[in-house]
Amino acid sequence: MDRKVYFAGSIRGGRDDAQLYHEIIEHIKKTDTVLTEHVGSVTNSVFGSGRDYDVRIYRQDTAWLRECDLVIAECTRPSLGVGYELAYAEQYRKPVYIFYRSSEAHLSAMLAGDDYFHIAAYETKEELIRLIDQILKEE
Ligand code: 6IA
Repeated sequence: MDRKVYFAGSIRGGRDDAQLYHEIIEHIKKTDTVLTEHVGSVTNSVFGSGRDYDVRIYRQDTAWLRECDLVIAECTRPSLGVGYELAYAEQYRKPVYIFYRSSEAHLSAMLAGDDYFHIAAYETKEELIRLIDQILKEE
């Protein structure tokens, strides 16, 4: 209860699943804190301007990754940023849970082949919520 969850999902990699991220984040927030609510934003522009903007994002997100209790990532839509975050979280020995829809995505071998990660395939939002609830009960 009230753990700090780092939710990772594609931003510049493509926003097709933004509404799903939003709903999952709202669900997690019923029991825990989500550090990365903006990942589920359905209004903000994903392209800021300039390097300073990106430096601020990088510094804030890596600080949150060091601070969080666990990472939950939705990886159906490939994202360079999410891949980077997962490797970063592993380096800091944070528990990492990866979810993806196997009917739509072939998970990168760099995730699927890494024994450190907890990986689960799902198909429906309801199934994903059940899987996340299980983790939040156990962690
Ligand atoms: O390469 P990508 O952009 O798809 O990487 C997505 C991941 O990087 C997410 O899990 C985020 O944690 C992080 N990230 C990428 N862009 C941003 C960002 N931009 N703000 C915070 N974290 C980011 C601002 C736009 C946003 C308000 C929609």
